[in-house]
Amino acid sequence: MTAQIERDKYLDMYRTMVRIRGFESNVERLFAEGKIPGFVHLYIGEEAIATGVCAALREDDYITSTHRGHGHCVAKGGRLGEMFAEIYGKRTGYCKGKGGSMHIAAVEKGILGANGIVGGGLTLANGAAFSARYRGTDQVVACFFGDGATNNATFHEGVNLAALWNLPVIFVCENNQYGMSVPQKHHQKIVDVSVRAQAYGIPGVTIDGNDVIKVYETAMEAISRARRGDGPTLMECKTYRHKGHFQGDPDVYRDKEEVRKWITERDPIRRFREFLLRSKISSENDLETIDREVEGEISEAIRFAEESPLPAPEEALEDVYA
Ligand SMILES: Cc1ncc(C[n+]2csc(CCOP(=O)(O)OP(=O)(O)O)c2C)c(N)n1
Repeated sequence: MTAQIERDKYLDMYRTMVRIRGFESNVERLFAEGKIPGFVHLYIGEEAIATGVCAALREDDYITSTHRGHGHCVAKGGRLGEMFAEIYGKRTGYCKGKGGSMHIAAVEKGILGANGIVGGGLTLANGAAFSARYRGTDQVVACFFGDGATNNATFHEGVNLAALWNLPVIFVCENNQYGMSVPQKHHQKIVDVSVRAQAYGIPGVTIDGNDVIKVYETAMEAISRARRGDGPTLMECKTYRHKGHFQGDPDVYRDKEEVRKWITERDPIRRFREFLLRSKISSENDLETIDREVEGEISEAIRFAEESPLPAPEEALEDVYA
């Protein structure tokens, strides 16, 4: 990359991370104010993963997501207004307000849906990847899931089949070290989820998921492999969620010192900001301008959602299936 392309790419990634953090902090506030119905799982602390992976994807590539999906959706180019409207249950939302936080999908952006079913995205990713190959395109699919999901049958079935058929999928494990209230060492004997790749004959790699450049570079490699027909990679990104499992979780199962350390010493946005300043890629002024612009976008998106109408009662049975 030339220095200018690198600079633009890095600043785009910074903007995306700030967008995700801003989106999520506002969802947290609005939920506490009782304005948002349903269940909310926040992605704060894990922004480097969605950002780094999606920055390496093409616009026509696909992603599948999880119950903690806002960050993936923002990073893949989801419009904030339609996202807030969906979470508010408004008719202008991506799924006309009928999906809510856990089921935002925007197919025209390649966002195949957040998913309330843990591990549910793996087989969907295979389907999309198979379809791309069948149609003769070179699109790839990034499939996000947590450490807990890697104990589900869909993980093993999904990775096995993708490996066997050389499907163009990048399996991205966001290892935030807890499955709800259960620490990883209580639900798995292994330390690194990536060792499971060996069982399926594909490359597996574990990286620092709070280092956005590392995530981006690793994703670039896995994506080029997939695009040239060499099959999937299992990419494990070690990270930490700053908030409870869901909004309202009393979070009594995590050591307070552990939480404090991750937040103060390893915050992915602060780390990237410091890197950009230290390496003189950006000035404090440029970054503050981005911060301000994103704040403006978010206020506008919330205003759009709040002023949008709710779906009419007679629309209740449209667009839904079971
Ligand atoms: C198939 C299925 N089993 C159980 C649940 C209940 N559940 C919701 S979130 C969760 C934990 C998921 O942990 P992980 O995959 O590590 O993701 P994280 O929440 O840490 O991002 C569980 C068990 C579910 N939604 N779907």
